[in-house]
Amino acid sequence: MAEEQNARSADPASNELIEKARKEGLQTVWDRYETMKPHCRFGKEGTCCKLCNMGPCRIDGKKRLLGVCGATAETIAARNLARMIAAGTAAHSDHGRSVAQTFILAAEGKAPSYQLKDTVKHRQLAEEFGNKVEGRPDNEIGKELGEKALAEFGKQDGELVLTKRAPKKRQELWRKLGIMPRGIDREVVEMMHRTHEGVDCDYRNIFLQGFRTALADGWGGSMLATDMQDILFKSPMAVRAEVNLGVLKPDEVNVLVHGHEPILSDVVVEASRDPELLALAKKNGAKGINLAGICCTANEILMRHGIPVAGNFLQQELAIMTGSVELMMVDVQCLMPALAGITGCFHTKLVTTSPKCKMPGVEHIEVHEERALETAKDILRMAVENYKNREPGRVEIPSHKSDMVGGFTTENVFYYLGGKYRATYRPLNDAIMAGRLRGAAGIVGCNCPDIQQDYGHLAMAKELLKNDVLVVVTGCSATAVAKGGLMRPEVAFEYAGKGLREVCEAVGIPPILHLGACVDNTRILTMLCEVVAEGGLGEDLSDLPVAGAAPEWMCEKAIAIGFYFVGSGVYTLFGTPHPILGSKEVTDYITGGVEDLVGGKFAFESDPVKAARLMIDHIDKKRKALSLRPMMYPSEAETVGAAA
Ligand code: SF4
Ligand code: MSK
Repeated sequence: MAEEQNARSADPASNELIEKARKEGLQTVWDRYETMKPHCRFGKEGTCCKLCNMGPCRIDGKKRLLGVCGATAETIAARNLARMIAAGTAAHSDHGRSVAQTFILAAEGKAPSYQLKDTVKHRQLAEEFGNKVEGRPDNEIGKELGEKALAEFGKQDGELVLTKRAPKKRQELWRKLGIMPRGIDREVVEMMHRTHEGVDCDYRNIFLQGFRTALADGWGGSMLATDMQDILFKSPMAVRAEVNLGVLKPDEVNVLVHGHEPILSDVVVEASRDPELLALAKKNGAKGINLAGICCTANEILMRHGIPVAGNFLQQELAIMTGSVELMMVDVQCLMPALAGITGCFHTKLVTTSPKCKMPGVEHIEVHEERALETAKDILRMAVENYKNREPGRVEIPSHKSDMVGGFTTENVFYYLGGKYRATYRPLNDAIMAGRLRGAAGIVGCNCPDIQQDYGHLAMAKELLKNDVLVVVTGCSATAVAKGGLMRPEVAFEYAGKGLREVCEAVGIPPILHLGACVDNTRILTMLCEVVAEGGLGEDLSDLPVAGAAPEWMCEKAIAIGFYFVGSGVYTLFGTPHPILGSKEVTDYITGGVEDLVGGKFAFESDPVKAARLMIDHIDKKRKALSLRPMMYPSEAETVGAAA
């Protein structure tokens, strides 16, 4: 993996295509990013307000200027960030809502392409919602569960059902602080109301609702999305696959799915194996249909079917530039509007499939659950028929691809750790308590052109592994780490410290666990709950020697995720600061004072190795607070420190 300082990406496949783009005069996200520089300081630091027609107001926090209405830099920065939380929560949770709606249709037998496949998880979730399962048929349980899950979005009072999964102490804290989420939509709406012109101007109070909104995402909309998708599409199991643009095939019809919701992409997997379509592909001169994905919809079908991942967020345009993609179908989120332009420069057909996302001039084929398989086949037929339009002279598929193992979940890690007969997190807790394993860290989130693509994820993961920290990954971070070869267990073992290596070899898990898409960050929450429940590492999530990071974050969803982790008590590091630096009070608050309130806090550090060290320091602080044994195999830094 190339990590040359001046390259735009740490991934040689990306760099090859960036060079192709340069030669052919094609614009990429990196080119457009350069044209935006220098970034507006007020926007970057969060002190530009355009909430009302008396503005926009740009505040210089140092000079203590006020907006026309008298709003301070603190109020403005907090309102802006809080609105990002609301938008991120809305996106994840609307995804969850769609899954709940499909779930109901499946239970009613109105959507023949979908079944409630994971009956064990189905019954467990139904019981968590207080439903009777004994002696009842699956479809009846499913309809009741689907309706109750859907009601979580519109609920006005009470508490979201899945918050009960959090340790008791955490639940009590949320109640005490008044941030226990009530209804998912309600929290988003209240966040938008409170940040309307002339409402909440106390930044601490704004962030309380910010936490409640984000918790409604993590312990509500996103958690429901994960669990109901597992039931609908089957829970993942460890699976081998390939990753990076080299998975595109020169002699097959290449079809890319891109976005987040697996409602269509999961059905497309089935359609891509349809004998009639395969015969048509052959008739058109192709050897077959090659399905691959970008971003999180890719992670969804990787986790459940082993479908290859072609790339992460910053590779969406590059994939088209290979000249080998017959069709890209997109659903929602992380889709660059630039796709319409770049597909127009090649033979690639672009198809939007969600009523929530259309692009000017782009063909729209809406997916309805009732005839999802037919729609999937129609779209694939378009791809197959487009194969003849491929221009062989323009095809340039990088050879780079990597093997990987993905498909881990809270439930299956339970079994891997405990073996077939005794499912338990005990070996993990024991390893941490004995000082073999320092702790665990989640690396999640996007790519952003403000840092060399994938470098943040890779450098951070390597530093953590070296220091005996078990790493879990999701989203584009997982793809970055897999492309860098770190999801080949044998390679990951090379980077792992001695203690981590011993633990992983003994219990049969790799040192980096791919937990899925962005909504599946909730698997990290439920894993942490299992660790607390197993005992010996404190009573709350904030007691655990763990940390989280988004070294290359880009979108509002990342902000919502960050807030639900901090609100759950987790130290969470972002590679570049949130847009709040224009207010010292707000910055100090979310990177400091807030820890006294919720037990977690944010940190900002752009150097991923230094960032990993900060995470390790935090993990060590928690180990000390728990009076755990010193590390069995101290790291180099610790040995040097001890000698001095
Ligand atoms: Fe300016 Fe206040 Fe209006 Fe914001 S709400 S644009 S600070 S006047
Ligand atoms: S896809 S949200 S760029 S991780 Fe989930 Fe990647 Fe970030 Fe989109």
